[in-house]
Amino acid sequence: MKNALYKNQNIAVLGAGLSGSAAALLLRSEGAQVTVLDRAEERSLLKSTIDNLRAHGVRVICSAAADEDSAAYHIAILSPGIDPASRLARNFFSRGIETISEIELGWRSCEIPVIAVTGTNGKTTTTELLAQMLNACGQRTIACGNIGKPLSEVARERQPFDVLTVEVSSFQLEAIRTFRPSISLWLNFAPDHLDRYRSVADYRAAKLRIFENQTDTDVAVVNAIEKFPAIRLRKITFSAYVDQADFRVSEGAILYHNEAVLRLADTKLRGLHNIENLMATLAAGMARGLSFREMVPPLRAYEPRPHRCEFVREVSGVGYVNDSKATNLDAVDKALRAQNKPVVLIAGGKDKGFNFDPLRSLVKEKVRSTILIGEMGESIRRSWSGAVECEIANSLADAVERAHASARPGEVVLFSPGTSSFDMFKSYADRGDQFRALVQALPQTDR
Ligand code: UMA
Repeated sequence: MKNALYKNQNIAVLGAGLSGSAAALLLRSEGAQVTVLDRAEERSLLKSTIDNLRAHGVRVICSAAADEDSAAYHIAILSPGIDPASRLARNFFSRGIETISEIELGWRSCEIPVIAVTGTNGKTTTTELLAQMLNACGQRTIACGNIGKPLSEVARERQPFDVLTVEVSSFQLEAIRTFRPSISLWLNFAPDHLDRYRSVADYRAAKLRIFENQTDTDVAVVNAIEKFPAIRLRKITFSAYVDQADFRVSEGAILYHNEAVLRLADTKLRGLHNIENLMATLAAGMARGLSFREMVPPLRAYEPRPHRCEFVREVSGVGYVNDSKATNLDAVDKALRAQNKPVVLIAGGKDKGFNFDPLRSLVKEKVRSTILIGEMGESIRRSWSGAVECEIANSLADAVERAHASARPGEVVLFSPGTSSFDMFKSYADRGDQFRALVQALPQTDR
């Protein structure tokens, strides 16, 4: 760890979630005076988190008092879920207090090289694949960042890693200054988060900051179909869709130039999107000096995570698939294309500022009927009306019951919401767990 960068400084941390709490504890360990501010009522926050912060000498200010705080600070640390346009953040910008993101803070306190993984979809799978593969090949690493364990927590724990494998979101990249991964991975890009960004271009611009501080000794692993404004770095390209790439696919196998490296059928992953996740992982491993012979066995052994096209069970000849991690249209697109049976689709959730029109023709081709839930139910019905039969359910339990009543043997019930969960659930994982439990409880019936 670099020497106490913030000793005796007065620092504000915005947000008392995972990132804010990790940032505050890191700063305390470096001798800073720390205040955590959160717009929520104290009783709605995790008591154990708040108690732990106070036990470490952190001041915690909640609810309206947080938005109106007028104390002087050297710097403020922004949690990723806090929109820079929120009252809490604006109160700091308007006073000219320098504000950096939590990954920037974690980066400044670490002396370990970082591999950063971004993309609209596949970030978590790739981060996990890569971390598992590197560890199996003797390069000690941890999967952290947006995947769940904040970079600041890893920085504070000071474990002897060789490299850190960090999933980074556009929210985290918005307020970086010096964050410089030695290897960056850009998996793909599709519209998302339009409840936060004014335009798709703004969302893309935030993500592109991943390359901002890289130099010509660093590497960028990028999807070959993406067009980037001049990146001067060493690039390794991959694509499951075009042949002009360092890693490409032919007859179910990944090729590096003309060398066959890995057959998809030998792994537990399915779908073209997962081929690309594997290619990006191999490319990053190559940039870390690993051979294909070393990398392939752990990739074959990797078990996919729950909530990503997770097969739950078959009930009366109908397969049930939990794809709760699909929080944007691109993810639903990929889940639908991976199905080779007629689909009963359950979709819907929080209104994130986009409509479902772009999926209309694919839904018409792949889906026999849809059951819609959440804030976006009516809007999705309008987008798909005339293309497919749509009904509205008033809860996830109601949706699963309706799907059970209508799906025929040989069909698939796919739960791929296409938007986030926060209108009805705590998180996509909570939503997927509830779906799985409802499906597990369905009775087998003769049809
Ligand atoms: N808050 C305010 N004011 C606001 C908004 C929020 O005070 O205007 C407070 C809330 O009351 C809450 C706290 O901020 O107490 C929450 O902060 P946060 O939303 O940043 O949540 P964390 O718990 O710190 O989790 C964050 C990431 N969350 C988001 O980016 C929304 C987690 O990614 C990440 O795992 C974690 O840091 C550790 O790095 C989740 C996510 O949904 C999984 N990410 C998005 C995605 O993957 O699409 C980007």
